[in-house]
Order: sequence, then C-alpha cells, then structure tokens
Amino acid sequence: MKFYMTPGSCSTGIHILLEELDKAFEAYIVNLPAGDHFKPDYVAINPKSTIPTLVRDDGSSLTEVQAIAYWLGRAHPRARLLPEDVEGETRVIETLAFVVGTVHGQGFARIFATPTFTRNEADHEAVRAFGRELVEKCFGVLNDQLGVKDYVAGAFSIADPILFYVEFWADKTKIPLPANLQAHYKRMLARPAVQRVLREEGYNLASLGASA
Ligand SMILES: N[C@@H](CCC(=O)N[C@@H](CS)C(=O)NCC(=O)O)C(=O)O
Repeated sequence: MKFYMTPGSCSTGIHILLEELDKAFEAYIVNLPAGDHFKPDYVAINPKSTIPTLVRDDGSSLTEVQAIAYWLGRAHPRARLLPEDVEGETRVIETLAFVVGTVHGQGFARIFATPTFTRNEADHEAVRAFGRELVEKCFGVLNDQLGVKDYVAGAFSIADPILFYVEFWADKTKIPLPANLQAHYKRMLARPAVQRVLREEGYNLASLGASA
C-alpha cells in the first residue's frame, strides 16, 4: 500500500494504525505548505487535495480519515482493531465522527487554518479563540465518554490513534487535556508503534507529554 501523509497532521492517526497493523506500506510525504496536494500527480490519486490518502494493493485510493480507519479495521480482522458487537462498533464510529468532524474540522481547523473561516484579518484572533473554546468543550465530552477505561472501546481500537492525534495537537498548542484524556494520551505515547511513528515524523519523544 502507498500512504500519503504530512508529519504532525491528522494523517498521524492513520500512520499509527498502519504501524500497529505491522503491514508493509510505503510512506510518501505531501508537503502542504509547498502546495504538493494541488499538483497533478497528487490530484490524480485524490481529487479532494486532502491528506491522508491510502492507495491500496488493488490500486484504488481511499480518502477521509474515518473511512481509512474503518477499512483498516474491517480488512484486517485478526488485528482486532474493531469491536465485534454492533454497539461497540457504533460507538467507535461515533468517536471517529466527533473527533474528525468537530474537534478537528470545527475546532483545531479554526486555530491552524484561520483564514479559511474568515477573509477579514481583524477577526482572526476571535476565530482562533472560538476554535480553542470549542476544542476544550469537546474534550470535556470525550473525557466523560472515556471515563476510566484504558481505551475508547475498552480494548485498543481504531478510535484510539484518531483520538490521539487531537490530544497530540492539544499538547503542541498547550490546550489542557482533562484527566482521563491525559491518561489516554500518556498510554498512547507509551505504545511502541506510536513511538516509532512519532520518531519517523521527526518528533523528539522527550518533549512530548510534558504536561500530561
Ligand atoms: N475530511 C478530511 C479532512 C482531512 C484534512 O483536513 N486534512 C488536512 C490536513 S490535517 C488537509 O488535507 N489540508 C489540506 C489543505 O490545508 O489544503 C479527512 O478526514 O481526511
């Protein structure tokens, strides 16, 4: 498989899943600031110009974090990355949708991609502040849903690396994580696959989780 990613972005969640699966894949870095995602070669595999993209062994492209995560879980049942019961699987999808759609798409996007929410530069500070407020509110919900469980679905599942990437962004942007999410973040940072991915993406592990 070919995995198109940008270090430190939402693709880190999928990168961790691929590493946890211990399946061979080639990683290609898409340089977003340089506009690589708008170049014809990339648009040919992902006309949405987003990362991540996974090109599977049959040559077909898969986009959207939730869809890639779900496919990786379903297509590799022996890895047990998806609960087998309907309720468990549904709750995992509920978490994926909330993290990617709301925490990332509505919250962190306002902080990292402020000009896409307003053309008026005078509003940028207010947009970023609203993004931060929303992220903090969402973290409260996710914290209560996680409770004292080790992982989102009890056992490790596709939901955990996806929750991890927004916890990682919180660490980088100094947004405080409530206690249960802090414990989850630290638990994830202790996983060998997570450590391998963060090292490959150029992070110094000693500087992460300092506030967690
Ligand atoms: N809904 C997409 C969103 C992914 C997304 O927002 N990726 C960002 C990076 S974290 C991106 O591709 N940005 C491209 C850009 O900024 O033009 C998904 O789930 O894959």
